[in-house]
Amino acid sequence: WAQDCQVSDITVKQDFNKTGYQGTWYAVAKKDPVGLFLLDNIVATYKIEEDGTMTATAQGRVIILNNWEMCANMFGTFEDTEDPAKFKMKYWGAAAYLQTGYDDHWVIDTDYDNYAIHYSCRELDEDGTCLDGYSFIFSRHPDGLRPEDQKIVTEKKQEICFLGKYRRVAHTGFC
Ligand code: ODT
Repeated sequence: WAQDCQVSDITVKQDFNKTGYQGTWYAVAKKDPVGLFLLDNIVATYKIEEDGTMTATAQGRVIILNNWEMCANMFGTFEDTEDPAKFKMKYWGAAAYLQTGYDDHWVIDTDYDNYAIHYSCRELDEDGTCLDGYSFIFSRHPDGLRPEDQKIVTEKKQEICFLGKYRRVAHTGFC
C-alpha cells in the first residue's frame, strides 16, 4: 500500500489535556521547515494561564544575520480550535531580529510524562500533502527518549509522513 499523506487525515492526540502537558520538554529530534531557525539546544516550557490559555517559552541556538550565533529566547501564545490537540501558535522573539510567525501547532501524541510528538504544516500543497512543515520530538528527559517510547515515536513519524526527515537535536549546554 501507499500512504497518501493528506494533512487533513492526520490524527492527533485524543482528549488532549493541556494541564498535563505543562512544564519542560527537551527537543530530541527535529524535522526542519524551509528556512530553519532553531538549530539545537532546544527546550520548550508550556504553561496554562489563569484564564486557561496555553503559553510557552522556548530557547534554542540560532544563527542570525548569516554568522551571528546566539541563544534565542522565544515566546508563544496558543489559540484553541475545535480540536483540543490542534492550536494556532503566535510566536515572537525577545529581540526584534528573531523570527515571528503564526503556525499550526498540533500535538500528534504524548503520554505527558515521557514523550511528545509535535507537528506543524506551514504550507499545503495543491494535492493536500504538506509542502513545508516542521516537527519536534520532545522528551521530558534531557538525555533522550526511553527505549520503550521509541517504537511509538517511529510509528507516528511515519503517520505524519516525516519518517527519515528528522535530525537529532544536540544538548551541549549552549543555551
Ligand atoms: O525552528 C524552526 O525552524 C521553526 C520553529 C519556529 C518556532 C519557534 C517559536 C517558539 C515559540 C515559543 C513556543 C514554544 C513551544 C514550542 C513547541 C514547539 C516548537 C514550535
